[in-house]
Amino acid sequence: MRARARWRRVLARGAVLIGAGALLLSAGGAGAHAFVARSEPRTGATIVESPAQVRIWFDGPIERLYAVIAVLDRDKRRVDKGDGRVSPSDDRLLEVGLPPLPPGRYRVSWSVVARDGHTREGDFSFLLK
Ligand SMILES: [Cu+2]
Repeated sequence: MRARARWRRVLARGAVLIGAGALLLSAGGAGAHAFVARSEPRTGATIVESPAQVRIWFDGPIERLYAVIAVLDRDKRRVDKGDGRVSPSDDRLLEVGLPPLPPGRYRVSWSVVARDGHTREGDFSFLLK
């Protein structure tokens, strides 16, 4: 009887330790954040044709509800179509439509929340000649 009680205590302690270990692993685990894998147009690109959209691919899934993307002109006026969203067919792709744009420098601002709950934001520009 006594031995069984001791076992139960040992098992309970083990479960706590395993739980703590799992927490540490998930908190420090790599690959849960969302980093930009690539974009179109690329960061700093000079392009000659007005792109139909801006697309940013992340290295992991991003939350649909919290993804934001905006394209601004030099005067910080918003030029995108306001339809920014995570692609319905690819939860790593953030995209927004653009109308035909006049030549100029444009800045893309984005903010996303990764599956681990971490917010990441960034911006880049491209030049349309
Ligand atoms: Cu993270």
